[in-house]
Amino acid sequence: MIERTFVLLKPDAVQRGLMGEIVGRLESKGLKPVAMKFMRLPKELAERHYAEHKGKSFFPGLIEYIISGPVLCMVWEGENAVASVRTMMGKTNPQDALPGTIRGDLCQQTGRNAIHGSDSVDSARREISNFFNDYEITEWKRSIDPWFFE
Ligand code: DAT
Ligand code: MG
Repeated sequence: MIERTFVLLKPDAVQRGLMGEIVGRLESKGLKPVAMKFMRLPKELAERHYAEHKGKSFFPGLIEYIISGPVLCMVWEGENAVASVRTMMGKTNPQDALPGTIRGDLCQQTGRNAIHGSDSVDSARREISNFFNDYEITEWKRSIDPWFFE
């Protein structure tokens, strides 16, 4: 099933110069970018994005961190894209994330785990609409698609 998922590279990924590495992994997998935006999040948007965690002990620190510098907001499309990106990310705590995953290969701590990816198709729909207008999502045909999709 072709799906879309929302992916955000967090301030640590940007500061560490890991945008290319992570975008490269998603591209190599065959996922197709359909939207990208580099920005510093307004606090209100950060709080809306992480609304499910409101009230938890780590929430204030999470918000401060996510608005502390620019992030790369993206929408990626592909086969089973939501679960596929979650698998590529690895577990939330990089110490539990397997080698070969983004967090497992590149990160040390939960509070600096480089990447957000939607956890369900419903979350993806909600998150995409929080960050992008319809006209910012680009439908395009990729010439290599027949080498990924039969
Ligand atoms: P994920 O990012 O894997 O979807 P999540 O939705 O449970 O994980 O949490 C969102 C982010 O909040 C997570 O990437 C890092 C931060 N976070 C979660 N649990 C935390 C904890 N126990 N201590 C510190 N930060 C935490
Ligand atoms: Mg989550």
